[in-house]
Amino acid sequence: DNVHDKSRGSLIVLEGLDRSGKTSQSNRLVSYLKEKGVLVESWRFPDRTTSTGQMISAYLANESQLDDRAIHLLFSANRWEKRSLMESKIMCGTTLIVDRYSYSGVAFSAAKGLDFQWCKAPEVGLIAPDLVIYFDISPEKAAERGGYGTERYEKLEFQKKVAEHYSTLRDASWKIVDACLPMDIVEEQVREFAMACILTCQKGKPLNKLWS
Ligand code: 2DT
Repeated sequence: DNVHDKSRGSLIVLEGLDRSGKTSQSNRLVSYLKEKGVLVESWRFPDRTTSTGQMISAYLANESQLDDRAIHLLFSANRWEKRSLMESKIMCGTTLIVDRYSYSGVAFSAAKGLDFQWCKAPEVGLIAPDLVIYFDISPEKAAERGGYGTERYEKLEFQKKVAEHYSTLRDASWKIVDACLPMDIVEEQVREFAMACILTCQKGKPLNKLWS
């Protein structure tokens, strides 16, 4: 029907500490939505395929050193270079499920001691998510989950600081999922939040910008 021809997709962002399970849940959600006939794509930031993404990837693997502010701006640029593609996909009806976004950008850089407002500034004007789902887990519990990998930020003390900054960023619109519940329960909650959001956007909720 005509109403749905013009309806837009949603921008749904998944955030959480390393080992919170958000990547597995992202994959599960995308499969579920595809089964339901929703036009959907799985995205993640950093997008390591672009040239900024390759610089970021080398930095995370400790293969290069970069000034804290320089890497922060690269992460942001990595989102800006995708902004117009994201907008056109969403406006053409595709829902994007995005594993990490500006909130990771701010929480991880602020955890190094950079000024919080300075960290937010380059994100202003990017597309605001219609929904942020936060996978809540204590840094200690996350660390117990088979250990961290070898990337730069995968250390308990650092993750504790990231968790603090996530709580500063969190607002009443975020949906918080207890990431320690069984995977199937988490999956069910994520599905419900996502479906409700997709419906609201189809009905004409306007697309907003960060950070307003
Ligand atoms: P993955 O393991 O999910 O690929 O994350 N990060 C991420 C930042 O510091 N700033 C950002 O803007 C983003 C999106 C979080 C790679 C690591 O990069 C961190 C973990």
